[in-house]
Amino acid sequence: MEAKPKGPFVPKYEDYQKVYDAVAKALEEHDNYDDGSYGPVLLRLAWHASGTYDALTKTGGSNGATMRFAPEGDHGANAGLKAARDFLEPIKAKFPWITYSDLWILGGVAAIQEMQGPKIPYRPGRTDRDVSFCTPDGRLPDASKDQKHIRAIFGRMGFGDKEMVALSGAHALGRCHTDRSGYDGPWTFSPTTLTNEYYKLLLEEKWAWKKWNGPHQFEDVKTKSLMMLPTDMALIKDKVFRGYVEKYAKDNDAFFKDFSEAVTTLFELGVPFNTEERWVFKSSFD
Ligand code: CCH
Repeated sequence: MEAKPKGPFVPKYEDYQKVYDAVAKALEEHDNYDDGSYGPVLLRLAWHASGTYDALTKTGGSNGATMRFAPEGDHGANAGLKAARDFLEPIKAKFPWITYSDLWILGGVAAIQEMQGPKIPYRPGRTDRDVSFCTPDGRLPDASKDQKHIRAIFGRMGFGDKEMVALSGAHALGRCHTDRSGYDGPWTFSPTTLTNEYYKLLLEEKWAWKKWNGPHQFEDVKTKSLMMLPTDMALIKDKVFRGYVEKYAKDNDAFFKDFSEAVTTLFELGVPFNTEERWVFKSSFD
């Protein structure tokens, strides 16, 4: 009889690929949500877990998964993200060795890749922390603001102008919900496929203030079915930001490269890794 391996289970690349595969399978199975995919809201969960990072005090970021706790989970910016956390629960139950913090980020990686975005190299090593590590409200961006606010928020995380515009391309995906942010509608006609369409639409469509009782947002004049937030429009009002918007609108490969690099940085902010090695997971269609 073969002896059972002794000592604690140390997960390897193959084990994390199994978790990736389980997320990809669940994404395919649960296609009755929103525009047909949990992908966008999974990405938003990973981004809101990471985007609380403050480079000065080295607090916040994806290490900890503190959005599980009421103070942070109840922040206005996180409204609706319970859908993404609940989506991942059965996967956590199947692979109890993975931390919530690593799982939420792996969920974001899988969401991007399964929605035909670029590969996002991944490192595990996040640990779950208690409620005392919850970040104060107000660290995530406020969509009603302008370029000054964007630079203040993403600058606090340590990002420059190029990364700010590249990361914003995530708004090719998903939609706004009136019962979450108060805003309404998708940014593009293909909200479950990652492309550079967001930049193209910003430049090519005519945008006007939407006439309604909700918060100030823009709609495309032609079809009135797409939207932009004030912070999205700031990317074409600001000259430096606009240069990157024009570049990404013309060149999807350049967008994918810069997006992948910026997202990899975002997902690792404030995480004390003990490995340099990053893994690239196979997508379901590779
Ligand atoms: Fe975003 N985002 N985001 N966003 N976001 C919203 C939805 C998504 C801002 C505001 C909003 C990033 C940057 C910004 C996604 C990814 C990213 C919504 C609607 C608002 C409001 C929420 C709702 O009602 O459900 C602002 C402001 C900024 C920056 O200034 C970055 C960076 C990323 C990722 C890299 C994704 C994906 C969604 C769609 C979620 C869904 O449920 O469909």
